[in-house]
Amino acid sequence: MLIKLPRSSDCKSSEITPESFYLSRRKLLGASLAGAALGALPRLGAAAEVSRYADVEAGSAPRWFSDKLGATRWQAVTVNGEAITPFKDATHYNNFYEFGPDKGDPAANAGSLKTEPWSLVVDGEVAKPGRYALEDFVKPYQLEERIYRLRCVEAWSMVIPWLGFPLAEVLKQVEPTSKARYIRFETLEDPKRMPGQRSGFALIDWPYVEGLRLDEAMNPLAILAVGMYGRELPNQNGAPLRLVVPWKYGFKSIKSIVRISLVAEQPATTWQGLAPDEYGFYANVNPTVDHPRWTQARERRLPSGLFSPNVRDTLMFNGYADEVASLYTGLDLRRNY
Ligand SMILES: Nc1nc2c(c(=O)[nH]1)N[C@H]1C(S)=C(S)[C@@H](COP(=O)(O)O)O[C@H]1N2
Ligand SMILES: [Mo]
Repeated sequence: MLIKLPRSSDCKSSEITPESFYLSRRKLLGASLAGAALGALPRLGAAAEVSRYADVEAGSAPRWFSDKLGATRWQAVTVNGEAITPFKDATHYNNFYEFGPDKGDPAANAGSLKTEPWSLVVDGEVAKPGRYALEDFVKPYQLEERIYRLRCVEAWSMVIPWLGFPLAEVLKQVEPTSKARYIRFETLEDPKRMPGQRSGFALIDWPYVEGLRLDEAMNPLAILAVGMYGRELPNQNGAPLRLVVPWKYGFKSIKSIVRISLVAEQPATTWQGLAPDEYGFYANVNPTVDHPRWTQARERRLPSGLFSPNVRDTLMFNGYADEVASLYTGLDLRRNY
């Protein structure tokens, strides 16, 4: 599937969202991580594959990942005429509050995350619940490269080449029961290795939780990612397994998943619970529904700097309307933001 897009021209720099606006999202979370001891080193590469992308820092891929990479379908989905965000930006400008509130904190601190071994539970309204070692969980699936836009609710965006497989294929395997109407995801809870989960940062009720309606989860664009830029996921991007839902604001794309549950009721999710007037359950990218404190009509496409802010118009459903708009017929998107 090739997703074609009109090129949207850049806007004036006066129209950009000042960072100070969304920094208040951080204030909402309380104090910064005052002096937390963050001794861990970033995970730097031993030997690794040669990446298809420039300037990609080598990782140390687990065996199961290297084994799967050979059969990957490259560029199964792409965007036309939009540059892929440099690896450096995609891995050093992150939101992963478990590792701290600042954009550089995940890169600095996520080295402490231990991703091997990793186990994952699938439970709730499914005919085939289970607890899996990650390598067993991913075994049935062929990796595909999906080059997607990622649009954060804070009005910045990137283009990232993910490696993953459709969530719909997982659902086929585990067989949701007739009672399953939503899917709920949970991130690892490990205050020892996740400094953001310790003291002074108490507003988030850990673990981080996200969810989708079952029909959204079945949409072919929704994937579980295990890699990006031709390599395994760096810790700060949600290793070893994360969700990617490209038509929704970035906070829906939950990282470092340990539990997937099929449920009957709409799950209580992290950002909606924190500030329900600002962050909804749906969180579909929508340039016509502003955040109470800033416009969602435009975004800064990274890399973005003072002299080239690289601002562009935000597209309905982040440019994926043809694929997903039909999921929302009859739903008032102004109320269900
Ligand atoms: N567990 C967890 N998942 C998370 C977050 C988080 O803080 N914790 N931040 C979200 C937000 S706000 C965004 S924009 C994306 C950022 O993904 P990236 O850092 O890989 O670009 O991750 C999302 N997933
Ligand atoms: Mo975000």
